[in-house]
Amino acid sequence: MSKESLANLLKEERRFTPPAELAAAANVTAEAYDRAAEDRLGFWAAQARRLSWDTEPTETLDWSNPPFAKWFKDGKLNVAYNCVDRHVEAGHGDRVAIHFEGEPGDTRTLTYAELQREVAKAAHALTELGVRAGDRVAVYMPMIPETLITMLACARLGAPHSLVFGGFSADALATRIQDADARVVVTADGGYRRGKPSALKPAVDEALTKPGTENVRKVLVVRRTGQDIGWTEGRDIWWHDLVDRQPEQHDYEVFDAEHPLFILYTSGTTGKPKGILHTSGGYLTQVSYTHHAVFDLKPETDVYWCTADVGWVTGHSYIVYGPMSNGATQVLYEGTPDTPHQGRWWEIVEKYKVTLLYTAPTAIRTCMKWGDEIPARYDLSSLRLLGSVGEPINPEAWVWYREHIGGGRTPVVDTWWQTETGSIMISPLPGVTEAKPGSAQVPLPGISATVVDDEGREVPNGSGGYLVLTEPWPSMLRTVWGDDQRYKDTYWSRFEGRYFAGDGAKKDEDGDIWLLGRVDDVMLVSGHNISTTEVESALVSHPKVAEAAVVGATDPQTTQAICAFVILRGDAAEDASLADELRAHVAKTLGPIAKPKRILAVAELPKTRSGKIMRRLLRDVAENRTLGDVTTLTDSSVMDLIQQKLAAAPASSDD
Ligand code: 6R9
Repeated sequence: MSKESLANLLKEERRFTPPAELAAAANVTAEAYDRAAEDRLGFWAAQARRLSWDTEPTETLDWSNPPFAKWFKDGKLNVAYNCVDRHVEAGHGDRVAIHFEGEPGDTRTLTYAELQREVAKAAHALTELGVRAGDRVAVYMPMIPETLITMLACARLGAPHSLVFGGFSADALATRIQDADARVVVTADGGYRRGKPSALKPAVDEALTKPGTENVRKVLVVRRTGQDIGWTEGRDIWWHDLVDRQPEQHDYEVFDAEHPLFILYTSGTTGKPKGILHTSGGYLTQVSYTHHAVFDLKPETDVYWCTADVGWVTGHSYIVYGPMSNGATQVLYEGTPDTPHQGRWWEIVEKYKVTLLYTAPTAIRTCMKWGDEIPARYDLSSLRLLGSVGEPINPEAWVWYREHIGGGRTPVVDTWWQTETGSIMISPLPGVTEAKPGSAQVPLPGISATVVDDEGREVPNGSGGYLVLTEPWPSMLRTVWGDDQRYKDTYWSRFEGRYFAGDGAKKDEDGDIWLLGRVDDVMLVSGHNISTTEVESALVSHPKVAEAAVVGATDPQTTQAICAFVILRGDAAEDASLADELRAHVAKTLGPIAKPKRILAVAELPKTRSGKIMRRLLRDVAENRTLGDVTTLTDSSVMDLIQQKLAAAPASSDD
C-alpha cells in the first residue's frame, strides 16, 4: 500500500497551528532543533545541567563499545534527591506533588515536603529489610502513593526496582522475580478496580512457592483494601508496622550516572520477557527534558495528569521520574475510567483543574464510543495541552480528542517511544510544530530517527519501511538484563549500527513520520503489504465505528485475508448492511485491496493493561486456533465473547 493510500488518509489536510499564547511562552522553541543539530552531544550535556549532580560529568557519551552506551559516565548523582529533596531545598516544600484520588473516592494530598519524609521513611524501612545498593526489589502494587514512594526509596538506595503490573498472574510475577533475582517484594493486600477490591497478595504468595524465587527474604505489604490475606510469619511485614516508625530524614548516597535505576519487562510476541535495563543519569536527563519540552510544564501553575498505570514504562517516565524531576503537581488516580460512571475522568479534570493530560488512544476511542455528551457535562476549560501514547492515534480520534476534550483549543502531542527508548523520541513540540492528526511527525531535538527499506537504505519522502534510530540517546536501554547477546540480536543486528525499533513507518511528502504499527502485524494480501494501522484508521473514519482491530488470517487464495473487529459508536446499530457499508468505505478510502474480508462488530477488544490491542489473540480466533498466552490481558472474558460471535457469523463470500 503506497503513496496514494497515505495521501487519501491525509487528504483533508487538517492542520493545527500552535495557539499563539502557548507558542509565545513555550518552554522550547524552534531554535532547539538547530542547536541540537549543530552539536548533538553539546545539546545533551546542556540538558544534563537540568539535574543536580554531586559530581558534574565531564564526558557526555562513551560509545567506544557499541551498542553498549555510557552517558555522563564520570558524573554522580542521586535520582530520588533530584525528584524530591531538591524541590524542598529550593523552597517548594509546600507545593503539592500528588493529588491522589482512590477509586472509591478517598483522597490524599502529598506535598513535596511530605513526600520527602515518606520516601526517607521507606528508604530506612527497605534498609532494615536488608536492601542494599544493587539489590533488586520487585514491586507489585495498585496505583497508590506508596507505589511511587517505594520506587523513589529504591532509587534513593540505588536498589533497582522491577515493577510488575497488578494485572499480571502469579506465574508472570514469578518469572520476573526469578529473572531479576529479586530480594524483596513490595505489594498490597489489593487495590480497587471496577468498584471492588481486587486482590494482589495471593498472587505474591503463589509466585513465591515457585522455584527460583527463594532469594526473596521479605514481603512488605501495604494495607489498602483491608481484605483477608494469607500471612507468612517472618517473611511478611505490614507497611504501617515497619515504615511508620522510621526516621523522617535519610542521608542519601551518590551513585554513578550508569548505576542501574530499574528493570522493566516487556513481553514481546515470543520467548521469555525481556528485562529492559535503564540507568540513572542519562535516563533522568532525557525524561526530565522531554517532559519539560513536550508537555511545556510550568511547575508553578500546571496540574498534570498521566492516566497510565505506573507499572507501564509511561508511568515510570511520565508519572515518576520526568514530572517529579521537574517539580510537577500531578493527579494520581487508582481506578478505571468508568467507575462509578463514564464521566469519572472528566469529573477529576474538573475537580483538580487539570491543565496537561496524557493518555492512550484506546482510552480516547473508548470515550468516543461512550458518546460526546459525557465529557460535555464537565468543565474541561482548564486543559491547555493533550498528549497521546501507546499506539498510533488515528486522525479521527485525534480530532475528536482535541474537539471534545480540548475544547477545540488545545494542541495534541502524539508521542512515539518505547520501554526500550525510556523517553519520548518522536513528537511535535506544542509551541512549534504545525500539527498533523495521526502523525508523530518529527524526532525531538537531539534525537536522530529515520525510515529505511529492507536493505537499510533511507527511503525518500512519500515512502514506507522500518523505523530506525541512527544515533545513541541518553535514556536508551543499556542491555537486556542478564543477556547482552539478546540485546544486540534484537535491536542492533537487523540494520548495521542502527537501532531497529520493530515498528513500520512512513515519511510523508513533508518528511513527517507516520507510525504504522509493529512490523509483525503487517499483512500480506495478494502480494501487497498492508499495515493494520491504515485499515484500522480507515474503519474508524466511518461515523459508525469507534474502534477497530485488524488482523491478517491465513487464506488459501490471497495468502492472508483481512479480518476486522469493530466496536460501534454509542448510537450506531449493528444491522445487516453494516459490513458492506464498512467494506465500501475502506475500498473508497484506501483502495479495494484493503477491503476486509470479514467484519465483526464486537463489544470489547482484547487489550493489555497499557491499552495495546493484542492482535496475536485476534489472529488466533480468526484462524480457529486455541488461544496463546492470555495472562497479560485486562479482561480474559473478552476473548470468549469474540469467539462466540465469530462462530455465529457467516464469513463473507465475495472478493
Ligand atoms: C511508551 C510505550 C512501544 C510500542 C512502540 C509502538 C507503540 C507507542 C506510539 C506507538 C504509534 C505512538 N507506540 N507510542 N505507535 N504512535 N505515539 O508505549 O512503550 O509499551 O514498550 O510500547 O508501542 O509500536 O514500538 P511500550
